[in-house]
Amino acid sequence: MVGEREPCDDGSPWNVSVRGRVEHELSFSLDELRQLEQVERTFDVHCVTRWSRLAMPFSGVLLSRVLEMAGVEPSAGFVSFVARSKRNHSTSLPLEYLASVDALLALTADGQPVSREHGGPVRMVVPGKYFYKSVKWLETIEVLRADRLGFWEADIGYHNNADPWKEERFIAGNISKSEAMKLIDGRDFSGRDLRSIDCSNRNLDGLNAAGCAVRNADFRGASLRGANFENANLSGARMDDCDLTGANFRGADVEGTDFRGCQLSGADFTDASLFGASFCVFENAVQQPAVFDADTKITQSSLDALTDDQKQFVQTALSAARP
Ligand SMILES: Nc1nc2c(c(=O)[nH]1)N[C@H]1C(S)=C(S)[C@@H](COP(=O)(O)O)O[C@H]1N2
Ligand SMILES: [Mo]
Repeated sequence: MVGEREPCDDGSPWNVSVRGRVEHELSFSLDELRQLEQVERTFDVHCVTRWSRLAMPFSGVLLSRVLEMAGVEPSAGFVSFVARSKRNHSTSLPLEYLASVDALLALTADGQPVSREHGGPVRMVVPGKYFYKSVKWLETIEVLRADRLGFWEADIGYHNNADPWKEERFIAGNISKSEAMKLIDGRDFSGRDLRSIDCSNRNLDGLNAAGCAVRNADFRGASLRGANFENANLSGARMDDCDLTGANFRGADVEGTDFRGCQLSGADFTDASLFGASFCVFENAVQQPAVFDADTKITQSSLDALTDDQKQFVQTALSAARP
């Protein structure tokens, strides 16, 4: 996919800075980057538009080296790479993934300095992901606690996980780029089959997903105030940390859905199928409960489908919320 053609050039010297959740904020000039250990790696490049370029040699500084120098704070979970370009083009990845590969701040490609067109003087190259996860004209490495969607992911509907082996191109399988954008802009998923859709961290307030098949969808961190999931199939969906204030789950299949950390004030689960759903999870010794208020509605038959500990948590939380 063709994106920006050039960086913003105001004539000032090029620096790459590391900031956010780090112990020491750092800034490197190009010379300083060249003085760090240069490593060579050969990666297969996969573009989302189905071209691939196999065995492409790159050299530069390991991202892990730069992050180690800055000292990543324990609260950090993601890295956003920001370009020096007109739209401050960015993309993000989980630290856990970045730690599992040799991502490079690349200064050369194919034995030559990275050309301006291809992201020079310095670009990211992250193996194992579609190439939209490799930002050109790298200016800032921002270490974040929670994820922040980048340009292709937020505005164009590209998949946030971007695994080429799973063909994670757009937010859902078998949809095109224009359909992805239409779904995001129109907030209307009603009646569609969008299983495994990736809606993590999006603002989808007022979404209409009535009767929608969104099995195994990823809505983590999304804002879904007033969303309509009436009679939708949400089994196995991830909903951790969503704002579901006033959301409608009447008659929905939410079997196995994880609602930890969700705001559920005024949410309506009348006749929803809650078998295997969870509303409170312990992870790393931290309790991550969903929040209810006096207007949250859950019918008895729905409650009875929960495991004993989940049922007890919900009943206690509901009665504490009611005056
Ligand atoms: N700053 C910036 N980086 C970017 C883009 C962009 O538009 N702006 N496009 C991305 C996409 S979609 C791809 S496929 C690759 C293309 O890299 P190439 O021009 O070296 O082939 O860069 C990625 N990095
Ligand atoms: Mo692309």
